[in-house]
Amino acid sequence: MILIGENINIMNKKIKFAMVERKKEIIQKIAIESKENGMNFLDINIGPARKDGPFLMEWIIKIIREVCDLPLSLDTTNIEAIKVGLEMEGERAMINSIQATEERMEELLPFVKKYNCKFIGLLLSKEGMPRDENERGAIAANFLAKIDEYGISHSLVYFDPIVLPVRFQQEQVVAVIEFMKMFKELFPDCNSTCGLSNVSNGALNELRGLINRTYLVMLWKYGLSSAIVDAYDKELIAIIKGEKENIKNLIWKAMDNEIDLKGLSEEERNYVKTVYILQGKSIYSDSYLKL
Ligand code: THG
Repeated sequence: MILIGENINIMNKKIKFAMVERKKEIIQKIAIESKENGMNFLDINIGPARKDGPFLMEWIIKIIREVCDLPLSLDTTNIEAIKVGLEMEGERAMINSIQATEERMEELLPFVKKYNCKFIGLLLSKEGMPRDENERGAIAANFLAKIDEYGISHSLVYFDPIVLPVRFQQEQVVAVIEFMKMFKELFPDCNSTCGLSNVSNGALNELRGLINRTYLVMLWKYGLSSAIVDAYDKELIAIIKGEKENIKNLIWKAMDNEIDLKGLSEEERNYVKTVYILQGKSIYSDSYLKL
């Protein structure tokens, strides 16, 4: 599993300050620590960056390259900023993301072809958010037809089914799992990814890590090939690196079997209860662990 660190992200106040005021040390520290913690990519989320996008992208890449050699995922809807990033990074860059609309695909796929770079194919069409796993499959199939028109290798695409918060959109959390169950059969040569922390947005802070980790391990069972994750969640990284086989095996078992909670430790019980929430078997509430 390829781990993409999410922490250089303009939605965070401190990072926004560092980007606006060009305080390079704050961003460099996160880049260094993300690599130390085991990230394989860094997501550079500068938001829509309407005015300053290309300059901001150029500055960030330059200061990250002073201290860190991880490949970058260029996370912005500003096409000019993406182009600057591609010019600097070439084929080791990843575009985050290309939306599944004619306009965006036709604008950006030529750059994928030119630089032979990876890209995230966001399963968001002109009709808006997909409503279930079948709409996700249809949008991805349409995207792939476009990719073939341009003669782009399927190995460069990372489809993102769009993860939504379990607190507000529990049925969409289930739909993404259902989509991943079909993925390998429908798109055998393509990769997959997701913005994992979206799933716990709006949930209690003390639940967020647990929800994120459980969901990642569930999607992993169906072959999820990468994810944008919190580079400071040491527990999550340990599970993915194979250092917590007991937790991984418990989550995978709980997905297919009724588990007797009585014989489990509190930590194990919490993971199993979270599986049931993310499968839609129990309804999410902030107090679900206590029930
Ligand atoms: N798909 C793709 N790219 C994406 C997303 C996606 N990029 C952005 C986002 N979604 C993934 N990145 C994050 C980064 C942070 C958080 C969620 C997703 C987050 N942060 C906490 C918050 O804002 O409350 C904590 C911030 C902090 O540390 O203070 O939730 O879906 N292709």
